[in-house]
Amino acid sequence: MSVNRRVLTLDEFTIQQLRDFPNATGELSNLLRDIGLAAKRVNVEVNKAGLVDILGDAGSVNVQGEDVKKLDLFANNQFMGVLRHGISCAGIASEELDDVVVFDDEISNNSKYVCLFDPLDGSGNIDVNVSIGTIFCVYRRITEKGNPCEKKDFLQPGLKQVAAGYIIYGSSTMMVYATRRGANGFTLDPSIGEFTLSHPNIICPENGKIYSVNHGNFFQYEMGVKKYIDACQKRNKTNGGPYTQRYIGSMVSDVHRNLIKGGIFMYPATTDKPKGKLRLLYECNPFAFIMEVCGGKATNGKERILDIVPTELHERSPFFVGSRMMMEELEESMKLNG
Ligand code: P6P
Repeated sequence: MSVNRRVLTLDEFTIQQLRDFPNATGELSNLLRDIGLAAKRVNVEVNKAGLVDILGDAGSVNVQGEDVKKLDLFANNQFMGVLRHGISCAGIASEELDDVVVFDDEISNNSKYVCLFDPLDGSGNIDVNVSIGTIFCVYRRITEKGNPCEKKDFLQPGLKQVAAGYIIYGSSTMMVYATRRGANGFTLDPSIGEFTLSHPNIICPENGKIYSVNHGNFFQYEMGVKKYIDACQKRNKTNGGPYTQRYIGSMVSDVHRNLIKGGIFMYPATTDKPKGKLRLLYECNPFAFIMEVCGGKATNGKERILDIVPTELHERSPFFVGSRMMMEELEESMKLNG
Protein backbone atom coordinates (compact mmCIF):
# COMPACT_ATOMS: atom_id res chain seq x y z
CA MET A 1 0.00 0.00 0.00
CA SER A 2 1.57 3.31 -1.05
CA VAL A 3 2.05 5.85 1.74
CA ASN A 4 -0.06 8.95 1.25
CA ARG A 5 2.70 11.57 1.01
CA ARG A 6 0.15 14.36 0.63
CA VAL A 7 -0.93 14.09 4.26
CA LEU A 8 1.58 15.49 6.75
CA THR A 9 1.79 13.95 10.20
CA LEU A 10 2.28 16.22 13.22
CA ASP A 11 5.91 15.13 13.42
CA GLU A 12 6.51 15.86 9.71
CA PHE A 13 4.74 19.22 10.01
CA THR A 14 6.76 20.38 13.03
CA ILE A 15 9.99 19.29 11.34
CA GLN A 16 8.96 21.11 8.15
CA GLN A 17 8.28 24.25 10.21
CA LEU A 18 11.74 23.82 11.76
CA ARG A 19 13.38 23.70 8.31
CA ASP A 20 12.03 27.19 7.66
CA PHE A 21 14.08 28.43 10.65
CA PRO A 22 17.58 26.86 10.31
CA ASN A 23 18.73 28.66 13.47
CA ALA A 24 15.91 27.16 15.55
CA THR A 25 17.02 24.62 18.14
CA GLY A 26 14.04 22.36 17.52
CA GLU A 27 13.07 22.47 21.20
CA LEU A 28 9.58 23.78 20.54
CA SER A 29 9.00 21.19 17.79
CA ASN A 30 10.12 18.48 20.20
CA LEU A 31 7.82 19.82 22.91
CA LEU A 32 4.81 19.82 20.57
CA ARG A 33 5.57 16.27 19.48
CA ASP A 34 5.85 15.23 23.15
CA ILE A 35 2.38 16.72 23.77
CA GLY A 36 1.05 14.81 20.77
CA LEU A 37 2.43 11.57 22.22
CA ALA A 38 0.80 12.17 25.63
CA ALA A 39 -2.47 13.07 23.87
CA LYS A 40 -2.50 9.69 22.10
CA ARG A 41 -2.02 7.89 25.41
CA VAL A 42 -4.81 9.90 27.08
CA ASN A 43 -7.06 9.27 24.06
CA VAL A 44 -6.83 5.51 24.62
CA GLU A 45 -8.02 5.81 28.23
CA VAL A 46 -10.71 8.41 27.49
CA ASN A 47 -12.16 6.11 24.82
CA LYS A 48 -12.43 3.36 27.43
CA ALA A 49 -14.08 5.65 29.99
CA GLY A 50 -17.52 4.29 29.15
CA LEU A 51 -16.34 0.88 30.27
CA VAL A 52 -15.58 2.08 33.79
CA ASP A 53 -18.06 -0.44 35.23
CA ILE A 54 -15.95 -3.16 33.66
CA LEU A 55 -12.50 -1.62 34.04
CA GLY A 56 -13.14 -0.14 37.48
CA ASP A 57 -13.72 3.39 38.71
CA ALA A 58 -11.08 5.68 40.17
CA GLY A 59 -9.82 4.39 43.50
CA SER A 60 -10.56 0.78 42.60
CA VAL A 61 -8.11 -1.90 41.49
CA ASN A 62 -8.64 -3.10 37.92
CA VAL A 63 -8.42 -6.62 36.51
CA GLN A 64 -4.68 -6.16 35.98
CA GLY A 65 -4.37 -5.38 39.68
CA GLU A 66 -3.49 -1.75 38.89
CA ASP A 67 -4.86 1.18 40.88
CA VAL A 68 -7.43 2.93 38.64
CA LYS A 69 -6.67 6.64 38.63
CA LYS A 70 -9.15 9.42 38.01
CA LEU A 71 -8.85 10.25 34.32
CA ASP A 72 -7.91 13.83 35.18
CA LEU A 73 -4.97 12.57 37.23
CA PHE A 74 -4.05 9.99 34.60
CA ALA A 75 -4.03 12.71 31.94
CA ASN A 76 -2.02 15.02 34.18
CA ASN A 77 0.61 12.32 34.72
CA GLN A 78 0.85 11.55 31.00
CA PHE A 79 1.51 15.18 30.01
CA MET A 80 3.83 15.79 32.96
CA GLY A 81 5.71 12.56 32.23
CA VAL A 82 6.48 13.22 28.55
CA LEU A 83 7.51 16.80 29.30
CA ARG A 84 9.72 15.78 32.23
CA HIS A 85 11.49 13.14 30.12
CA GLY A 86 11.72 15.36 27.03
CA ILE A 87 14.46 17.90 26.31
CA SER A 88 12.36 21.03 25.95
CA CYS A 89 10.63 21.82 29.23
CA ALA A 90 12.02 23.08 32.55
CA GLY A 91 8.79 22.60 34.48
CA ILE A 92 5.00 22.60 34.36
CA ALA A 93 1.89 23.98 36.04
CA SER A 94 -1.41 22.12 35.95
CA GLU A 95 -5.00 22.57 37.08
CA GLU A 96 -4.56 19.27 38.91
CA LEU A 97 -1.57 20.45 40.98
CA ASP A 98 -1.53 23.13 43.68
CA ASP A 99 1.91 24.44 42.75
CA VAL A 100 4.33 24.41 39.82
CA VAL A 101 6.50 21.31 39.29
CA VAL A 102 10.16 22.20 38.72
CA PHE A 103 11.83 19.27 36.93
CA ASP A 104 15.27 20.30 38.26
CA ASP A 105 17.55 17.92 36.40
CA GLU A 106 20.46 18.95 34.20
CA ILE A 107 18.67 18.68 30.84
CA SER A 108 15.41 20.25 32.07
CA ASN A 109 17.27 23.12 33.74
CA ASN A 110 18.88 23.84 30.38
CA SER A 111 15.50 23.84 28.58
CA LYS A 112 14.12 27.20 27.54
CA TYR A 113 10.37 26.55 27.86
CA VAL A 114 7.80 25.99 30.57
CA CYS A 115 4.36 24.51 29.94
CA LEU A 116 0.96 24.98 31.61
CA PHE A 117 -2.07 22.78 31.04
CA ASP A 118 -5.54 21.76 32.03
CA PRO A 119 -5.04 18.03 31.46
CA LEU A 120 -8.69 17.07 31.10
CA ASP A 121 -11.13 19.96 30.93
CA GLY A 122 -14.82 19.14 31.19
CA SER A 123 -14.09 15.74 32.69
CA GLY A 124 -17.46 15.86 34.43
CA ASN A 125 -18.93 15.13 30.97
CA ILE A 126 -17.10 11.82 30.58
CA ASP A 127 -19.84 9.64 32.04
CA VAL A 128 -22.41 11.07 29.63
CA ASN A 129 -20.12 10.69 26.63
CA VAL A 130 -19.75 14.40 25.85
CA SER A 131 -16.46 15.45 24.23
CA ILE A 132 -13.74 16.66 26.63
CA GLY A 133 -10.31 18.11 26.08
CA THR A 134 -6.79 19.06 27.09
CA ILE A 135 -5.67 22.70 26.97
CA PHE A 136 -2.00 23.73 26.98
CA CYS A 137 0.31 26.69 26.47
CA VAL A 138 4.06 27.26 26.27
CA TYR A 139 6.19 30.19 27.50
CA ARG A 140 9.87 30.95 27.10
CA ARG A 141 11.23 31.01 30.65
CA ILE A 142 12.40 34.39 31.99
CA THR A 143 14.82 32.87 34.53
CA GLU A 144 18.31 32.00 33.35
CA LYS A 145 18.86 28.65 31.64
CA GLY A 146 21.10 26.27 33.58
CA ASN A 147 19.10 26.83 36.76
CA PRO A 148 15.77 25.36 37.93
CA CYS A 149 12.78 27.30 36.61
CA GLU A 150 10.80 29.38 39.08
CA LYS A 151 7.17 30.36 39.67
CA LYS A 152 7.65 33.72 37.92
CA ASP A 153 8.29 31.79 34.69
CA PHE A 154 4.62 30.75 34.85
CA LEU A 155 3.10 34.12 35.86
CA GLN A 156 3.74 35.88 32.56
CA PRO A 157 0.98 37.72 30.65
CA GLY A 158 -0.67 35.66 27.91
CA LEU A 159 0.84 37.82 25.14
CA LYS A 160 4.19 36.18 25.98
CA GLN A 161 2.96 32.75 24.94
CA VAL A 162 5.14 31.04 22.35
CA ALA A 163 2.52 28.44 21.48
CA ALA A 164 -0.92 27.32 22.70
CA GLY A 165 -3.25 24.52 21.77
CA TYR A 166 -5.83 21.96 22.72
CA ILE A 167 -6.82 18.36 22.09
CA ILE A 168 -10.47 17.34 21.71
CA TYR A 169 -11.33 13.74 22.57
CA GLY A 170 -14.56 13.60 20.61
CA SER A 171 -16.15 12.04 17.51
CA SER A 172 -12.57 12.16 16.29
CA THR A 173 -9.50 13.14 18.28
CA MET A 174 -8.03 16.43 17.15
CA MET A 175 -5.02 18.47 18.19
CA VAL A 176 -5.02 22.17 17.31
CA TYR A 177 -2.08 24.42 18.10
CA ALA A 178 -1.09 27.97 17.26
CA THR A 179 2.22 29.79 17.14
CA ARG A 180 2.70 33.34 15.90
CA ARG A 181 3.02 31.80 12.42
CA GLY A 182 -0.55 30.48 12.43
CA ALA A 183 -2.90 27.82 13.75
CA ASN A 184 -3.21 24.29 12.38
CA GLY A 185 -5.42 21.30 13.23
CA PHE A 186 -4.39 17.65 13.18
CA THR A 187 -6.82 14.73 13.29
CA LEU A 188 -5.72 11.41 14.76
CA ASP A 189 -5.65 8.70 12.10
CA PRO A 190 -6.16 5.49 14.13
CA SER A 191 -4.95 3.37 11.20
CA ILE A 192 -1.41 4.74 11.60
CA GLY A 193 -1.65 6.14 15.14
CA GLU A 194 -0.53 9.59 13.99
CA PHE A 195 -2.04 13.07 14.13
CA THR A 196 -2.36 14.16 10.48
CA LEU A 197 -2.80 17.70 9.17
CA SER A 198 -6.53 18.13 8.51
CA HIS A 199 -7.15 21.87 9.16
CA PRO A 200 -4.24 23.94 7.79
CA ASN A 201 -4.07 27.68 8.53
CA ILE A 202 -7.25 27.99 10.60
CA ILE A 203 -8.97 31.40 10.33
CA CYS A 204 -11.94 32.30 12.55
CA PRO A 205 -14.74 33.84 10.42
CA GLU A 206 -14.90 37.56 11.30
CA ASN A 207 -18.63 37.18 12.00
CA GLY A 208 -20.88 34.31 13.05
CA LYS A 209 -24.35 33.27 14.17
CA ILE A 210 -23.57 30.99 17.11
CA TYR A 211 -23.53 32.27 20.68
CA SER A 212 -22.49 30.02 23.55
CA VAL A 213 -23.37 30.85 27.16
CA ASN A 214 -24.98 29.13 30.14
CA HIS A 215 -28.49 30.62 30.14
CA GLY A 216 -29.04 29.17 33.59
CA ASN A 217 -26.93 32.03 34.99
CA PHE A 218 -28.64 34.72 32.89
CA PHE A 219 -30.05 36.73 35.79
CA GLN A 220 -26.64 36.78 37.48
CA TYR A 221 -24.90 38.49 34.54
CA GLU A 222 -24.17 42.22 34.37
CA MET A 223 -26.58 44.32 32.31
CA GLY A 224 -24.28 44.71 29.27
CA VAL A 225 -24.04 40.93 28.92
CA LYS A 226 -27.78 40.46 29.35
CA LYS A 227 -28.46 43.12 26.72
CA TYR A 228 -26.09 41.41 24.27
CA ILE A 229 -27.69 37.98 24.83
CA ASP A 230 -31.09 39.62 24.38
CA ALA A 231 -29.90 41.11 21.05
CA CYS A 232 -28.66 37.67 19.93
CA GLN A 233 -32.10 36.22 20.59
CA LYS A 234 -33.76 39.01 18.60
CA ARG A 235 -31.68 38.38 15.48
CA ASN A 236 -33.73 37.22 12.49
CA LYS A 237 -33.49 37.11 8.69
CA THR A 238 -33.83 40.89 8.47
CA ASN A 239 -30.88 41.74 10.76
CA GLY A 240 -28.16 39.18 10.13
CA GLY A 241 -29.79 36.27 11.96
CA PRO A 242 -31.29 34.10 13.12
CA TYR A 243 -28.59 33.16 15.63
CA THR A 244 -28.24 29.71 17.19
CA GLN A 245 -27.46 29.08 20.86
CA ARG A 246 -25.02 26.19 21.29
CA TYR A 247 -23.50 25.27 24.68
CA ILE A 248 -22.42 21.78 25.70
CA GLY A 249 -20.59 22.68 28.90
CA SER A 250 -17.23 21.54 27.59
CA MET A 251 -15.11 24.60 26.83
CA VAL A 252 -12.75 22.92 24.37
CA SER A 253 -15.67 21.71 22.22
CA ASP A 254 -17.68 24.94 22.47
CA VAL A 255 -14.73 27.18 21.59
CA HIS A 256 -13.44 24.85 18.85
CA ARG A 257 -16.83 24.84 17.12
CA ASN A 258 -17.04 28.64 17.25
CA LEU A 259 -13.42 29.00 16.08
CA ILE A 260 -14.12 26.93 12.96
CA LYS A 261 -17.68 28.10 12.16
CA GLY A 262 -17.62 31.62 13.64
CA GLY A 263 -19.32 32.49 16.90
CA ILE A 264 -18.85 33.78 20.42
CA PHE A 265 -18.26 31.91 23.69
CA MET A 266 -19.00 33.63 26.98
CA TYR A 267 -18.34 32.67 30.57
CA PRO A 268 -19.16 35.99 32.30
CA ALA A 269 -18.73 36.92 35.94
CA THR A 270 -21.83 36.05 37.99
CA THR A 271 -23.01 37.17 41.40
CA ASP A 272 -22.01 33.71 42.68
CA LYS A 273 -18.64 33.82 40.88
CA PRO A 274 -17.63 37.53 40.63
CA LYS A 275 -14.26 36.54 39.06
CA GLY A 276 -15.88 34.06 36.69
CA LYS A 277 -15.25 30.30 36.69
CA LEU A 278 -12.57 29.73 34.07
CA ARG A 279 -8.87 29.77 34.92
CA LEU A 280 -6.80 32.57 33.37
CA LEU A 281 -3.46 30.82 32.93
CA TYR A 282 -4.38 27.47 31.38
CA GLU A 283 -7.93 27.95 30.04
CA CYS A 284 -8.44 31.60 29.03
CA ASN A 285 -4.91 32.53 27.90
CA PRO A 286 -4.39 29.58 25.53
CA PHE A 287 -7.74 30.10 23.80
CA ALA A 288 -7.22 33.87 23.71
CA PHE A 289 -3.85 33.36 21.99
CA ILE A 290 -5.26 30.86 19.49
CA MET A 291 -8.29 33.03 18.71
CA GLU A 292 -6.18 36.16 18.14
CA VAL A 293 -3.80 34.24 15.86
CA CYS A 294 -6.91 33.18 13.89
CA GLY A 295 -8.26 36.75 13.65
CA GLY A 296 -10.69 36.75 16.58
CA LYS A 297 -10.68 38.55 19.95
CA ALA A 298 -10.71 37.64 23.64
CA THR A 299 -11.41 39.86 26.66
CA ASN A 300 -12.45 39.65 30.30
CA GLY A 301 -15.16 42.20 29.49
CA LYS A 302 -12.90 45.13 30.33
CA GLU A 303 -9.47 44.38 28.86
CA ARG A 304 -7.70 42.09 26.42
CA ILE A 305 -7.09 38.71 28.09
CA LEU A 306 -3.51 38.52 26.80
CA ASP A 307 -2.61 41.83 28.51
CA ILE A 308 -3.59 40.65 32.00
CA VAL A 309 -0.57 40.19 34.29
CA PRO A 310 -1.35 37.14 36.47
CA THR A 311 -0.74 37.22 40.23
CA GLU A 312 -1.79 33.68 41.14
CA LEU A 313 -1.39 30.32 39.39
CA HIS A 314 -5.07 29.33 39.59
CA GLU A 315 -6.72 32.73 39.35
CA ARG A 316 -10.04 32.91 37.54
CA SER A 317 -11.29 35.42 34.97
CA PRO A 318 -14.53 36.30 33.20
CA PHE A 319 -14.00 35.15 29.60
CA PHE A 320 -15.40 36.27 26.24
CA VAL A 321 -13.85 34.88 23.04
CA GLY A 322 -14.80 34.60 19.39
CA SER A 323 -15.36 36.21 16.01
CA ARG A 324 -14.11 39.81 15.82
CA MET A 325 -17.42 41.45 14.84
CA MET A 326 -19.45 39.57 17.46
CA MET A 327 -16.89 40.45 20.14
CA GLU A 328 -16.99 44.12 19.15
CA GLU A 329 -20.79 44.13 19.42
CA LEU A 330 -20.55 42.58 22.90
CA GLU A 331 -17.87 45.07 23.97
CA GLU A 332 -20.10 47.95 22.79
CA SER A 333 -23.03 46.58 24.79
CA MET A 334 -20.89 46.21 27.94
CA LYS A 335 -19.50 49.74 27.51
CA LEU A 336 -22.98 51.25 27.05
CA ASN A 337 -24.78 49.26 29.75
CA GLY A 338 -22.05 48.42 32.26
P1 P6P B 1 -21.03 25.59 33.63
C1 P6P B 1 -16.16 22.37 32.50
O1 P6P B 1 -16.40 22.08 33.87
C2 P6P B 1 -15.81 23.85 32.41
O2 P6P B 1 -14.65 24.12 33.14
C3 P6P B 1 -15.64 24.24 30.96
O3 P6P B 1 -15.14 23.22 30.16
C4 P6P B 1 -17.06 24.63 30.56
O4 P6P B 1 -17.09 25.59 29.51
C5 P6P B 1 -17.60 25.24 31.85
O5 P6P B 1 -16.89 24.62 32.93
C6 P6P B 1 -19.06 24.93 32.02
O6 P6P B 1 -19.46 25.53 33.25
O7 P6P B 1 -21.05 26.41 34.90
O8 P6P B 1 -21.73 26.29 32.50
O9 P6P B 1 -21.47 24.17 33.79
